[in-house]
Amino acid sequence: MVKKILICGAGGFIGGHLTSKFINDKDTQLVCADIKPKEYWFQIFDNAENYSLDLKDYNNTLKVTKNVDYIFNLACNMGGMGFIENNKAECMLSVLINTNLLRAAIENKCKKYLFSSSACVYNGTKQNNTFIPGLKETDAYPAEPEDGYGWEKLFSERMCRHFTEDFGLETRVVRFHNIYGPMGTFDGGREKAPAALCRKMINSKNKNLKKIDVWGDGKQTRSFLYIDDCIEGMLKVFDSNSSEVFNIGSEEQVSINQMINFIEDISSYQVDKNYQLDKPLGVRGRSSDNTYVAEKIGWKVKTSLKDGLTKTYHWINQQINSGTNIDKFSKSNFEK
Ligand code: NAD
Ligand code: GDC
Repeated sequence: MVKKILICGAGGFIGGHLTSKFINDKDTQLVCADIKPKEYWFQIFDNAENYSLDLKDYNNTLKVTKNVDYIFNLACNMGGMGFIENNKAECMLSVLINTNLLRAAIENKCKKYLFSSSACVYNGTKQNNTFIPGLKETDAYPAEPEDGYGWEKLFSERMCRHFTEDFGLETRVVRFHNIYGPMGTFDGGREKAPAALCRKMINSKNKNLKKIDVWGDGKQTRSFLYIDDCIEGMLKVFDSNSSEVFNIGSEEQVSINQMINFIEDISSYQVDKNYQLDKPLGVRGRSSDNTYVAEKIGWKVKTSLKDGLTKTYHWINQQINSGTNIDKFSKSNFEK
């Protein structure tokens, strides 16, 4: 029985990896949608139905959800702290994507819908120290999410819940913590710390410089989840029968300085750090508690940060040093 799957945000990092996961399934018909012109999609496949359109528009969501069984909503105007701290209204406009996709899912009688939420929903007061206890799903309340982006994600989580309760639409919600890996952006302003620091190390090594710029004092802590674990966790949640929210993150909490030490080992190159305290910092400490998702969904992280960073570093190094057309990964180039 062929199932028709829609991937929203397919031109992006996680959407591109999800598409490549499904593309060779003989019993899957793929529809891919993204606002970017197709030449800027990170991964694109001819044997999918590919649409370059704005999913904030209801008519576009009706069009791409027609006869679709399952929807993965990975579309959002977002990025690392450098982007979400400076584009709060733009990030909140992504609420139109989720809202219109949910409405279209009901109109077109789709079977199941997944929303990609974020650890940015977590209460900021619980993230004021380094090396905090991992955040449990319940730590999103009392609500005090990241300004702009975090509120959109928390609101959209609740919209999914109410579409299930009131309209009977099966929804699934995953709360991604910082996701990294190859085939994602590493420059141009939307990049997150792992890719940014790999890029800075590569550029310093290429120019024989002995210093890199680091946002903050380097003591702030995070956990970083490798893309393959992200995809596996998302699919396990999707295939489960629970419409609760689940963490899809890593419990390996490190400081930014520790992550830089890993990158120095990988690159066999040592640098000094120029700490920039005026740059976007986000929370002081964040990590995931995977107790509940392990118990209810049976998902566990397989890739260590060192192993994931090694793959990511070498991919970025190959992009930078091969001189191929890297614009699509290194510039937020599709903004009009
Ligand atoms: P990404 O920016 O690489 O991909 C998102 C895609 O959505 C982009 O290709 C963009 O062009 C597209 N898009 C944006 N607005 C659109 C619109 N109006 N219509 C159609 N397409 C639109 O980001 P990602 O890292 O792949 O993230 C995917 C999802 O996971 C997003 O919802 C994001 O908020 C969430 N998430 C990601 C992370 C992470 O660390 N990567 C962490 C938490 C949550
Ligand atoms: O950008 P980010 O990865 O997002 O930053 C992590 C930490 O790394 C921040 O304290 C930042 O100041 C520091 N940092 C140091 N140098 C650099 O060169 C750099 N670039 C970047 N980007 N950061 C640097 C993210 C959101 C995502 C998503 C995830 C969910 O916040 O940006 O949209 O929601 O959280 O976990 P981060 O982890 O603060």
